[in-house]
Amino acid sequence: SRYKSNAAPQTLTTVRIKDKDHITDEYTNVTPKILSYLGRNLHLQKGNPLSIVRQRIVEYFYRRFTHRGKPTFSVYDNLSPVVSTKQNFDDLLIPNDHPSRLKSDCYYINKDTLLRAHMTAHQTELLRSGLDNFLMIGDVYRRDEIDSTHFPVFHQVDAVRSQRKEELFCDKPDLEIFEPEFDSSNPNAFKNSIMDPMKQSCHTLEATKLMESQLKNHLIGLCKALFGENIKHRWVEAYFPFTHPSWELEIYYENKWLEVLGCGIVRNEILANIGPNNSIAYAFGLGLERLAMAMYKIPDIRLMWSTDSGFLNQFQIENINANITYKPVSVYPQCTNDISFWLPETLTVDTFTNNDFYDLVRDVGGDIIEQVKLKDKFIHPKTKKHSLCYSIVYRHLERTLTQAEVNKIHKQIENAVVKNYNVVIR
Ligand code: FA5
Ligand code: MG
Repeated sequence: SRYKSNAAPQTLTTVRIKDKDHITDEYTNVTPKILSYLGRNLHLQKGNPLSIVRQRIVEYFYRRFTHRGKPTFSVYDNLSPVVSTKQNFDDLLIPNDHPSRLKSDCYYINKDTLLRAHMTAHQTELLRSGLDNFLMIGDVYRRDEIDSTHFPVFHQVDAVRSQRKEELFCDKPDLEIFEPEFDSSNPNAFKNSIMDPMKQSCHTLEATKLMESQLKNHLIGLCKALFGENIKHRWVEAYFPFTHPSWELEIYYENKWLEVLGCGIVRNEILANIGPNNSIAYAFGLGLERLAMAMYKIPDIRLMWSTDSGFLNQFQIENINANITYKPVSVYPQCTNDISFWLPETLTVDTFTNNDFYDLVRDVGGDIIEQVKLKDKFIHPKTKKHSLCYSIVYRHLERTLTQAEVNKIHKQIENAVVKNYNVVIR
């Protein structure tokens, strides 16, 4: 509501994105701050670490997959981030009640339109256009926690690789992709199930296992190309509504396992919904920021957005494979202020939406907000009033903040929280 104008109630309110007006409704939760990131295209900006990692990934796919001198994968790195809920969810078999659709997790423009939450949102339209091997690279938008590895806008590389029987089993022509009961010219006659943890019921185990091993080899090959032969990794079983089986790849970085990508065998329903199809496909989606941070030892995800020459100059290189270790220009101190408040009777410590609060804090505080941590939930034993306490960590990336400056912004945040939630500051 705070983003709607005070015009007469009959007036439709709109948000303008790239010269197009979108009608807002009760789903609208994009903020002016978030919209200001559209079009920055860090992944295409020369000298941005994300752009270097993008080029290295594309190069790996060119080198590894070339057929008769032609690259197998087409690359799409400039698709609009404004997508429909059909693209982002329905086409990918994401159920209507899936939590990833919640207003608290996505930036909606209105009920039917949102800023894509993953690059997989473009998978179906590209498959429908007849492509079978392609990379999709771009900015994605999610309402998430605030810390050094999470930012509401980040970048993903997504891929699909499909193969027909003749390619997959080129040296074993008697093997099949599909079980005998499955008829790929009439896929709806077969109820495909994902009950078996090893495979989809329409696929043969041989086809699934061969795709799995190719997928894993290609991704490990990619990690080695980016991090060197000695990178420590592990596969973790995962679930995505659009793939089965599914995995996540983690790499060992700074004494912790860091999730870098999700992947799996594309659910046959997705391919069959497009039209008769006799291939099997794998897909993956990885986060460019996580890779860039680990490759170049960049300690904070917000630095990717820096326009400071002290940062960007370190990545002005001729050879994309050059070894770079980020050197902090200097380290400015953090400043932590707590905010605690009594909730109105309409809210409890459990119904209060953290992500709404995080957005509000960031809208008022901007990029100097480094982290927001829930510190305490409290229910008064006598009055039964509910109270929350958050710590807000402030840090400017390029200069020292004074306590007075921080106090002023903290006060503005308090005022905004009071106004939006009707809370009482303690
Ligand atoms: C997905 O987005 C799936 N679409 C990936 C996929 C594609 C799976 C195709 C199967 C087939 P997930 O939400 O886990 O999955 O995000 C993928 C990657 O994006 C993560 O592994 C991580 O590297 C990165 N990522 C996720 N959230 C954030 C964030 N808030 N900040 C930075 N990077 C993030
Ligand atoms: Mg994940």
